[in-house]
Amino acid sequence: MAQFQTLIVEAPESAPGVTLIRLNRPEALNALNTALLGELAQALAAAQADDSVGCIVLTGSAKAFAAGADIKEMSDKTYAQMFKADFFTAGARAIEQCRKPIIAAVAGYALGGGCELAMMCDFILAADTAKFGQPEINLGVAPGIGGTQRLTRFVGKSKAMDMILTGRMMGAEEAERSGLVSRIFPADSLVDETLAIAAKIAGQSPLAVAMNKELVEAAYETTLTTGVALERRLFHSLFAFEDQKEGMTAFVEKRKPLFKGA
Ligand code: CO8
Repeated sequence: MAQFQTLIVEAPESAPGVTLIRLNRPEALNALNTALLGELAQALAAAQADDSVGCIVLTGSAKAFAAGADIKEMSDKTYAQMFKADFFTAGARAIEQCRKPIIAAVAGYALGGGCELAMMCDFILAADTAKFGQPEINLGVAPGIGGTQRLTRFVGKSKAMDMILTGRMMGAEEAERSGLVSRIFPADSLVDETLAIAAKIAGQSPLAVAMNKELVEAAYETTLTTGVALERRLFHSLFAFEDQKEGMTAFVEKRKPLFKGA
């Protein structure tokens, strides 16, 4: 595994086929800076290129998934510098372009860019200690890597306005109730539970996983008629893969399927 300054990347033995990426800037509650987002892009590209990886887990520490973009790095920037550097987009693009599922395992603070990073993942599992928020209003700015758009799609306009205009935090239970988070686990078992879920996904046909991911993503971008038509076409196309024959034959023969990604 490659060595990074701001991340710890592992292939846990307990979770075959899973890459675990831990944000690791404890001195700044995992605040997202240029170095971290560049390394995240590299780690995701490596996981994408590795056929033995079927699912990626992105997590932070017990205290913070990430407490936002790095305010100290940003505070003195000019408009021209922000525009020219296309600040922070490397990591965001790497997540958007990754065809393998990425699960965010969030404990502690997921604020500002941290909340936005979690929302860019395919789904969010939370510790009971998780706290989500878009507090940029308190800094005289606005979310800048998708918060106003994605939070509104997750939780609806009223709650998104409330969160973004007041900058308040939302606990794990409210986040689950609002559809931001899919499940909550006790903080000390969050990573293990997430790895078990990721390993289950990694054990499926990687072709079917990628197509399912693409289809759910399409639900955000298209009309219902177009999305359903796309689903039907991709469903048909799955019958071109050996994995479809294996999956259905294994069911009929009452055994576990062995998917080959072919
Ligand atoms: N950036 C830089 N450093 C941070 C950040 C941050 N976002 N958050 C925490 N830190 C640092 C603190 O400065 C402190 O460092 P030091 O010990 O050197 O003073 C260390 O982490 C520990 O933090 P605290 O002492 O503040 O810890 P507390 O437990 O008292 O408080 C909080 C925890 C409530 C999370 C608090 O740290 C906090 O409010 N942090 C800032 C949260 C925030 O405002 N986040 C939004 C940032 S803006 C953003 O994310 C915009 C994204 C869009 C960018 C798009 C660009 C195109």
